[in-house]
Amino acid sequence: MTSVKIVVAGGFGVGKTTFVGSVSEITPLTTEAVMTAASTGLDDLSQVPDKTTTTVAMDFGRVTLDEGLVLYLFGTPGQHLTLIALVQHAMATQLSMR
Ligand SMILES: Nc1nc2c(ncn2[C@@H]2O[C@H](COP(=O)(O)OP(=O)(O)OP(=O)(O)O)[C@@H](O)[C@H]2O)c(=O)[nH]1
Ligand SMILES: [Mg+2]
Repeated sequence: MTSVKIVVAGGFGVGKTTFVGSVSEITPLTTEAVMTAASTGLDDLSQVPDKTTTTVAMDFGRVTLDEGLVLYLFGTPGQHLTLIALVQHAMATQLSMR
């Protein structure tokens, strides 16, 4: 079995989680959390006024393309605060590995 991976990245609220969930053949793994006032002024809700949750870690889905090929989909967080936290964590991890 061969597997391929696609990372679905993009800005806040553009539809990453919706896309992964729409095409996945399995119930997608999601990590939605309710947004707080901490994102006020950072994340633009004007295009998605009814949005109340955001991805805090990742989305994950799977699509079997043929009997020998499976596609794994990974959705990233889009919220500025989450991206900043992930970059800080990645940098700290890299420094501690030196
Ligand atoms: N009109 C339209 N709306 C969509 C489409 N896909 C998603 N939406 C809506 O747009 C919003 C996007 O929400 P999410 O799928 O959570 O977006 P996201 O990019 O994962 O958001 P974050 O993880 O918070 O960055 C939801 O309200 C969806 O119902 C689309 O193709 N067309
Ligand atoms: Mg999302």
